[in-house]
Amino acid sequence: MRALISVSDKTGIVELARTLHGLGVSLISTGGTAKLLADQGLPVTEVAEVTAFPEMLDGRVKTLHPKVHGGLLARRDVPEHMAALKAHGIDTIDLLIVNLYPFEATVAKAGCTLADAIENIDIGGPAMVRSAAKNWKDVGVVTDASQYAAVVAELKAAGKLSDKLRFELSVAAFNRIAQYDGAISDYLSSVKFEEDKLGETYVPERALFPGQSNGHFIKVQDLRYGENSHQQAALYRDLYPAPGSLVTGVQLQGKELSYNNIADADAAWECVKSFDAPACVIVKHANPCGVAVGASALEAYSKAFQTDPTSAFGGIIAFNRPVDKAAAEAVSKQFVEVLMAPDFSAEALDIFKAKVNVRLMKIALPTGGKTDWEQGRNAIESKRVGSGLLLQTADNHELTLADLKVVTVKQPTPEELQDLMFAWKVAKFVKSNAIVFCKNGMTMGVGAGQMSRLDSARIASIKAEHAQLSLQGTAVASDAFFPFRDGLDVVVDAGATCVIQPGGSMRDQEVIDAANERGVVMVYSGVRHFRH
Ligand code: 93A
Repeated sequence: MRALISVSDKTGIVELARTLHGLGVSLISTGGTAKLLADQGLPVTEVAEVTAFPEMLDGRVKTLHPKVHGGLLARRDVPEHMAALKAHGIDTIDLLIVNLYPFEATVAKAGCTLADAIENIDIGGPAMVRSAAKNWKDVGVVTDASQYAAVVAELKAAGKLSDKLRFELSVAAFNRIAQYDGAISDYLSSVKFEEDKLGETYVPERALFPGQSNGHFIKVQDLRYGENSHQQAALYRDLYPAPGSLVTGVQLQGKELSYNNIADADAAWECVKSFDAPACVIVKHANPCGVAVGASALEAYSKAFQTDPTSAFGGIIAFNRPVDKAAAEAVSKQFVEVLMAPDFSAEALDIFKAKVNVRLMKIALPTGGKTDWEQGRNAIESKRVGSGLLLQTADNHELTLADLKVVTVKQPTPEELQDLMFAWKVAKFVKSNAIVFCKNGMTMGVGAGQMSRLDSARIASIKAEHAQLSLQGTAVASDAFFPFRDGLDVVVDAGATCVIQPGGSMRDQEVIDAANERGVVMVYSGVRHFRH
């Protein structure tokens, strides 16, 4: 049996080669790999010797030769193939071990030049991998170090690889090539072409939809399970994640994040990022159960917690300011699953050290530029439906004071306007139908995810009652219009004195009349924030 080894990432390759040699496999290899193996005392033949052709063009042409591809592609069960090999002095290659030039890692580095990127496009490696993978019936193709153990195990047990393993390796090989080509096309598609700048040191601007991967994702990790324990799951990230997005975070301590943790953490992080003042968001089951702004992280947390202390138990908590000692002490009194912040003080880290299960995530805030990407947001959202895929531009609408239209006789006070804007911001992150009561920069009652807007309104006030909060004088946001006056009556009965909603119902006038009759303020946002 003959193996060709050509790897950029040389981790574990000496041990593998030694084992193969011990099993009687003869080794051929390319320049750098051959040198490493020879230095370790292993008998290895250089590909250049096999092809009787030197590696040339700075290594661009090393294995692109019929002596290599003939040996990989010949069907052992077709006599004409074997005769052709014989006629041309070609030996079969039965095992191919390749990992490719590190294109993905190269372009992920800051300041990567176009020349660096281009030089790291592997040509000969993928060509060999394709040849071997096509001829899987006769050739085993190893494209990842995680496969070494299975290959060694079968060779040791049976002296050859099973059909099943060769087939699986072939599938994995084509997957790897597709991913690799995807990374190249994604990178090149994002490059802004500037004729006079294309020299060796040109660091291209990622002009086309940076962060909005052209459908190319990189696996971050397998997850223990999905939403439920019988579901399999994994986390993937965009090739170029937006700065300040969840996947750019680093976990400082705690158990591995679960599927639900990640989904909830994203909801909390997206919401907290949308505030300029120090803010805290507590999420349970994808909905905020407490959101507040305050003078400090501690104050924001204390207010957010008050909204719904019962639901906050086991919550996912996000801050948009570093967590200091005071905030850490307060948070550590409750059961928390995940805690996210742009930073943690040394004292805060000490406080959580004792709570080994708390998952601490440090995530930088976005750079705050103009594009969605610079603001750490996705430009496109997707959702699977029966054998289909729904795509939409993300709901990145941000309301300004100038967008508001007061439709009632009564005008809002500056404080009411502030609370209305706050309530509207929160409502965007609450599942529909969403009703959110707020006052003084904190949520006072959140009604989420009901099939009827009336029920969401009722639930929000029941929750406020449970938390012993008074809804008198609150501002309330409704993520979509009130179709009838009854929804407005429920929130006003509960104590709201000002209301923000999109407007646009056939019965807008009925609802405006009701607001005037009840003596409350109503403003239109002009946009809807359904979130399903
Ligand atoms: O420059 S290449 O595209 N041309 C080739 O003919 C070729 N053959 C193997 N790159 C080529 N390779 C790659 O070289 C392999 O995929 C592997 O990543 C790397 C190993 O080179 P070395 O053994 O010299 O370190």
